[in-house]
Amino acid sequence: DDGYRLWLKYDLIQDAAQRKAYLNAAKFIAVSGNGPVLQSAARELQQGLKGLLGQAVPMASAQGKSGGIILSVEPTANDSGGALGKEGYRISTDKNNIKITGKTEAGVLYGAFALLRQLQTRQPLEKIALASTPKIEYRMLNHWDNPDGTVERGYAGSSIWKWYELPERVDPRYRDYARANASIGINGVVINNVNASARYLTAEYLQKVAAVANVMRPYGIRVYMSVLWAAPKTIGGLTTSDPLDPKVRQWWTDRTNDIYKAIPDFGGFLVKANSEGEPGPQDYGRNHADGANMLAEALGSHDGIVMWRAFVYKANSNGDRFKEAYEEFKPLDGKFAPKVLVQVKNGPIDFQSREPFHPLFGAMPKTPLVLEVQITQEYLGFATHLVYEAPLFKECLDSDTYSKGKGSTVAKVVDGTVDQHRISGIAGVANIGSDRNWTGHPMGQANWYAFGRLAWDHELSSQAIAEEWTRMTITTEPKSVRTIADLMVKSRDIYVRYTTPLGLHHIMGESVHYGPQPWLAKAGRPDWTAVYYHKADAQGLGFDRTATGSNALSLYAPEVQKQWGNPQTCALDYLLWFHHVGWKQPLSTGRTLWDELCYRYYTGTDSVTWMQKQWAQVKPNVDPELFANVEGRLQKQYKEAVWWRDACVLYFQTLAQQPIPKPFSPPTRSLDEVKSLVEIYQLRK
Ligand code: BDP
Repeated sequence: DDGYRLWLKYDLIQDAAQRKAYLNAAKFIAVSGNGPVLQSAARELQQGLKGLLGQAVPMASAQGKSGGIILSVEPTANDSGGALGKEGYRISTDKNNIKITGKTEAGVLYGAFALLRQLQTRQPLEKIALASTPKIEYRMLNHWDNPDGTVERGYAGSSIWKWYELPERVDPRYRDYARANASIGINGVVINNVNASARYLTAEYLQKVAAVANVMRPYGIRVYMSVLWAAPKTIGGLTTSDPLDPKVRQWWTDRTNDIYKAIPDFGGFLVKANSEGEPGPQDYGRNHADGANMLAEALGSHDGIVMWRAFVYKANSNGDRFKEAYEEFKPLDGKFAPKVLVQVKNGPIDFQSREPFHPLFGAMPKTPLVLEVQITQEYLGFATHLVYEAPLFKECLDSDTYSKGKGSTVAKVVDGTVDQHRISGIAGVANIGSDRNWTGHPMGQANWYAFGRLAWDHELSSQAIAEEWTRMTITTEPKSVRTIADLMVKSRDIYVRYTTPLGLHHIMGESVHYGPQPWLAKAGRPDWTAVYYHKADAQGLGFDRTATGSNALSLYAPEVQKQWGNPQTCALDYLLWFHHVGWKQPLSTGRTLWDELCYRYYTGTDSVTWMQKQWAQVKPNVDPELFANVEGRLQKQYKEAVWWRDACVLYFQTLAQQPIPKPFSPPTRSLDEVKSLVEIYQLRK
């Protein structure tokens, strides 16, 4: 199994009795209506059932028949007060037929995938009654793909978009990509990198993007673009990109109209401006709202949105990077046009293995906020380490901002219920590339899957999603499912332990963001170093973000400040995010900070051995190619856990001046040896 089919494998169900029971309920497929999305639903059911049941299920009219599956759009159906929404589905049993209904074709498509999931996970179909509605409206993948085919922070080959071939050749892979996304409810894709090229706005490229959009449309997916702020200058022949300049405004309006001519259901724009060297409205003395509102105006009456990113930090700032996005955006709350959503990363720094939730959540009640998470494992060991991310996503979603009292979780801020927003969104930076199995690490597929499932319903548990994915993708044998799901659910914590325990952050290799480099003291800017974040000295370790330090903690609600403000009671997972703690300070575990640090680095590394053992157990129930692939990566992961552990304990030891506590043995190599290893990963030429 080369992994190409993802979780849509549709392999024959081996249990003959079960197959027979399913066949009895799937004697035919009837579709009322012939819209393109409905057709996709019917086609998927045919393909899926044929594979799972081993025989083709005919398309037929339902007239006078029973024992089949009926797909129909029922825009006016009574759905208990509109709860089904425009994309929800209902699966019910009606006169011995299974009925899949939705208010739109997209709803029916999601219902068809949900029905297939029932078979894929071997659930009974008798008297089936399911209804589900997405909690968030815009469920997006963000591709950081460049026009030259490279992918920023992509570890699974090159871009899946073949811009040089388009629009004449349309890679069949685009359709499989659309199927996979639709199966988990993703309804929007930003096709290009936030560090954007203006190319996509040219007439030449619009034709290409339109060809991609044509493949996405029958799967209920809309295409969006990241735009380069400076485009009016670089490709428009204007002398400025000032958002208040009438010529600039006209230029964007004209380009937007061109886009909608080519792509009538175009979704809108994603913008990274005045961040990490990207141009933006501040270049002209304007602010983010001026920029975003200009694009909203360009969208005019078209059904599109602007997602304006809050990932900003000033050049040459000597404050705490933690606070910068908040300081720039909080004052703009209420100043954005209705079509604008502000897109905020889960944490205040940058997709670290664990971050406190971003303080902007709960702080901008007048602005719909899109939660941006990173599916690609930039800071999580690329496609080498097995890190199941649902627990990371959930940790942020479940965090309580207390903005409107207890229970104002990030999830509820984002889904619009806390501040009663009409629109809501969530975005995942894709981990997909041209590798045959899409994600490089075969288990990386689960992160794509989990993102989609949580975007649809943030109340699902990490465990349930892991089990579901495993059943659909790897094996349905119950014991193996439990073993694999358990391994997955624990993997992120294990990664945190051997890389950045106790709230350490941003101590990875410079610019590549791979491997450890806690000694990094000089870089392009101070907040790209490691020492800026860990602040290790002879006394202790950690960034004081309380009132005696940067006071970033004050950006949160009082209840949150209370939870993290006291080093004695702060959860150890967040300790060094907020406190500078003495090396010999005893912690709640009974160990000193130094001993606890070592304990976590060592036991975290040992846990990778545990992961290997767990994986070895499932061998008889896993496809050999897949088994070997994961096995090899786990071996590498162990080696690199040791690398992280050795680098970090040896470096911090130079400051802590403490022995490695028993029963652990000191690393067998020197700090210089580990440093030179890291340098190899930094070599460019
Ligand atoms: C950082 C990446 C950088 C991205 C940036 C962003 O290192 O490549 O451009 O995020 O989100 O994590 O804009």
